[in-house]
Formats: sequence, C-alpha cells, structure tokens
Amino acid sequence: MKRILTIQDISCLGKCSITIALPVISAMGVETVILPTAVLSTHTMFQGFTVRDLTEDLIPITDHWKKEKVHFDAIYTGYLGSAEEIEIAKKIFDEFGGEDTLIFIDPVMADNGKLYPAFDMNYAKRNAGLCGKADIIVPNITEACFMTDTEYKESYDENYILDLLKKLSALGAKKSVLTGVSLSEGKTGVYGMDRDTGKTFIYQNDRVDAQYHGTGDLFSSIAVGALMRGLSMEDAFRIAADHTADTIRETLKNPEKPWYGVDFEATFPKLLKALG
Ligand code: PXL
Repeated sequence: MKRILTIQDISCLGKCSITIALPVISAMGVETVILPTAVLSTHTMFQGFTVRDLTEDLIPITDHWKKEKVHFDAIYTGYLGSAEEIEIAKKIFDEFGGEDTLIFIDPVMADNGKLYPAFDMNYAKRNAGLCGKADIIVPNITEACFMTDTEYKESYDENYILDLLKKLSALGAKKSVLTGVSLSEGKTGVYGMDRDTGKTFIYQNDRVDAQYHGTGDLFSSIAVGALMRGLSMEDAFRIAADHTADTIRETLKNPEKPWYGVDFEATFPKLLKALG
C-alpha cells in the first residue's frame, strides 16, 4: 500500500484540509500520515475561531519518523499557517523527498483575486519558493497570479492561461496544473503544463454555480490519491474535477443547506467506482 504524508491544519469543524484529506485519501486505499500545522476550532471563514499553532512540534515529530526510517510515496502540502511553516515544509521535502517521493503542493492562500485573511505578499512569495521544489503544483488562478506577479483577471483567454503556466513552470515545479480555468461559458476545469516538454493538457466539465469551502482540498486529495493508485495525470485530474463537481451538486440537494463545507461523505461510493 502506498503511503502519503499530508501537511496542513486541522480545522476541527468546517470540513477542509486534514478533515478532508485523511478520510478521502484513506478511503482511496492509500495510507495517510498527517502532520498537523495547527489546530483551529473552525476554518477561517467562521467568525471568532481559535488557533493552536503547532510550528514548534513539526520538527520533533518528523525527527521521530526519521528514526523510524519511514518512507513516503508522496508528500502533499495544503494550507500552511505561516512563512515559517513553509520553510519547515521545505526541510521536510529535503529530509524525506527523493526519486520515489512525489511532492504535490496545493499552495492554498487565496481565491477570487484575494489572499485569505491570514496571509500577505511575503507569504505568497515564500509559497512560490516552495512550489519550485514540487513535482506537481495545483494553484488556482488567483494563487498563480500572486506567486508570479501577474495581474488577476476575472475574464481571460487561453493565452493568459498559457502565459501563467509558463511563469509557474519558471518557478521550478515539474508540472503545473491550474485549477478553476474556464475557457467557455458554463464550463470549468484544469489546464496543465509539463515544464520540460511544454506539453499541455486540458480538462473541462460543467460548472456548478456554487462556491464551497474545502472543494480545493477535496480536489487535491482525490488527485494525489488517484496518482498513488497508479492513474495517469490526465485521468487523476479528470476524476478529481468530476468528483468535486458531483459532490457540490450533491451538497446543493441537502435540505439543511450547509454553507461551510461539502457533503463529501455522501459521494464516496461514486468516487470508489470511478477509481475502478
Ligand atoms: O480549504 C482551505 C483552508 C484550509 N484550512 C483553513 C482555511 C482554509 C481556507 O480558508 O481557513 C484553516
């Protein structure tokens, strides 16, 4: 069985980061080791959340793993709480990375043209440095703009996306996959580029008109889980995009209308079927 290490926060209530990555990747048949960067009472879209920062614990925890000679087939990072934690993530890549370890980075920090409340431009620049160490990065358009000093545009054409992908490749990641790319009315999806060959791939599905927290985490967890199950990049991202859209549709049917996260628990059977 493949083993993934995921480094991100625990938001106790709110369905995002580790409370999505752990159940989803485990259900996909991949061992999931967690390194929590912080414990929050809820994710940061709630008012008045509490935070227990765990920065000081990260190196002692990974030092212990080092003694246990543990190997990770992938390291997947998501929301990291601070610039200091980004530097620690880099160290962990150096300690546990290598030929047989896929480094998958979701540089969670912004959306819809804006940085999340906890972050500033210094954080965005550090995240760009972290992305340079990755095999695969999956920023949305806003995150890509902050990392590459590009003007964020609500409406754009394919050339704008290709330009962003080239700038992301220049950061150093082997494969850059932009998420939330909409190239025609009613559609959305991913657009990827291989740094070395310049080869691109694109997948578009029907846009669901609803925004939910944690959908990026669901998408990334499925993509990295599917890669560990041996799927190709194209298939892994297609399944991740389709399943995320399906899960949003399912959530919209819920009469309780949860606003803070998606009902990913309801769509596991479909995900496992899609994996084959
Ligand atoms: O879903 C990304 C995410 C993860 N963790 C925390 C967040 C967010 C997005 O805002 O606040 C704590």
